[in-house]
Amino acid sequence: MPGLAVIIVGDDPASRVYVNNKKKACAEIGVYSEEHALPHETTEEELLALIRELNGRKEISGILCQLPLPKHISEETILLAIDPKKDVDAFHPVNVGKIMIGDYDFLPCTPAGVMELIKESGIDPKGKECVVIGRSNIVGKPQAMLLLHAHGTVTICHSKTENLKEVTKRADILVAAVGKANFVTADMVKEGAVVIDVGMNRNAEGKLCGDVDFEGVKDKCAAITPVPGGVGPMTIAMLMKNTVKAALL
Ligand code: L34
Repeated sequence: MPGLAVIIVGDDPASRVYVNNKKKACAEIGVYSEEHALPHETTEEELLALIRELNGRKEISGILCQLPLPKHISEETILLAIDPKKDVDAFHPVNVGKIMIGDYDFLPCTPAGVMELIKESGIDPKGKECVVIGRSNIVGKPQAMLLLHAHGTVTICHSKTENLKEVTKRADILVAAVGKANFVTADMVKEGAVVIDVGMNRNAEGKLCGDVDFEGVKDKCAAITPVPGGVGPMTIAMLMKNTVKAALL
């Protein structure tokens, strides 16, 4: 039986929702899960001790430490401590490196979920202009790598990119992972493009929304993902896939 340990430190309300969704998915598919909810004041040493304990437990096949962590804890140190064979987020440098060379056990959940959405919609990135906005280690960088593996022609844009609109307008497949509500507007999107919205923001009214102005863009593109109900649930589905895979390693 696959088993997932989810660690959450502090009381970030968004993280709480995501972690609950992960536990719910485990229950739905019959995967054992346990939550380790630690107070904000937890020290790095205490968190490391928990990870070492989980690394050693046979019934735990996957370990996930929900990010962001409180500022006094080094994310890098924590991610390095997770046994790469239990690293169902694929954030450990060993797994990141394996993805780079194309020989991996796990793919990072959000970028893998995006690829699954693209594939299941009958879209093939091969030879296409793929533009990723955002260069984080969690989404932007690995997303670009996965699109490259799928034979896309890939461009990564970021906050220093000059003439951003000219670059995004070339995209056949546009992935927005910026973290700003309504960042991608219709004038930035090519007619008939595929638009994937990885953003998870709250707008002025406190409503959950992505990075894309959905209403403005939807009539212009061939396909678009909504927020909520788009990439988020796919992230969780890919986590389930990785957890089952980890149990078989
Ligand atoms: N370690 N930290 C680690 N692994 C991850 O894979 C994540 N991520 C991101 C934040 N920190 C992490 C997630 O789990 C983002 N993320 C995530 C997961 C699920 C959802 C959103 C983000 C999700 O379920 N979204 C729902 C709506 C949720 C709501 O109502 O607020 C949706 O339909 O998009």
